[in-house]
Amino acid sequence: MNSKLNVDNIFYYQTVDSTNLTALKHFEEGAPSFSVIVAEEQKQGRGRLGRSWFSPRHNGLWFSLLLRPDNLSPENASPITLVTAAVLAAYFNEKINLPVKIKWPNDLLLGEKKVGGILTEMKAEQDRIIYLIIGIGINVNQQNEDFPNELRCKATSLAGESGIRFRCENLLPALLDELIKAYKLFLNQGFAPFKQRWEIYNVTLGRDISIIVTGVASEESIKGTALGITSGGALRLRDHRGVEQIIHSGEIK
Ligand code: BT5
Repeated sequence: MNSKLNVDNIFYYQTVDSTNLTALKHFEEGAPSFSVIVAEEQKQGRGRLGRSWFSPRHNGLWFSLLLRPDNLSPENASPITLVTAAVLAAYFNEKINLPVKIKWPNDLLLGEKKVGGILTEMKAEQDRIIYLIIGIGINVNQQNEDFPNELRCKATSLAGESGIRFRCENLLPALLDELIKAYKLFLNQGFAPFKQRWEIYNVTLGRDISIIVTGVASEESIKGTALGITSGGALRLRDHRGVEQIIHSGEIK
């Protein structure tokens, strides 16, 4: 697999709790930058803010990439989720003709439903990132009845929307190739080379949205028009008073 993949370190598992947690263990054991952790199944797949990610055997791609940047400051790291979304959306649209769209910040949609999600976790000192773990989940071959009841109205898969069954073992090397190239460019040049691609495939900009922003002790809902994205990957929102706000993370309802 390595020769096809152009990845030096790939750790492949049948079952893990979460590939992000497994990536963290590999970080602690000294695994090098650009290591990839793949699992056929996650028993405790994770979403953001303690949410769970349904990751059954056979039907999806569940994997994480570990990066140990030499010289990346914490404030320059956050667009990596948007870079990931832009690269994945571009791949699905341009290489396999599937109209995957991006909902800021970390959702991949097919039609109105979620087909994939990204969970970026990091450890930083004041001035530099120690590791970035980018976890990617893509529903590949599930049919609607394969999802638990609570997800059926909001989740879909590549096959569910297109009627085509995909081979995960072909999809994964292609995606890793694109992602690793993109992360190398991102570490050199930041978000700028990816911003336009993100804008092409997003469904957030130009819309009136309501966004839940979670603070240390509370949640706030902000309504407004999504105006654009900053060079750091934050969302520019014009609120009901006409004031522009910069939102660094949140959940669009
Ligand atoms: C995400 O969180 O979308 C990030 C998902 C990242 C998953 C990958 S898999 C490999 C790596 N290892 C991990 O442990 N995680 C990463 P969030 O935006 O918080 O969305 C979570 C919500 O999506 C849940 O609360 C459900 O409503 C919904 N959901 C859960 N499983 C889903 C699935 N398979 N497909 C679509 N929606 C799902």
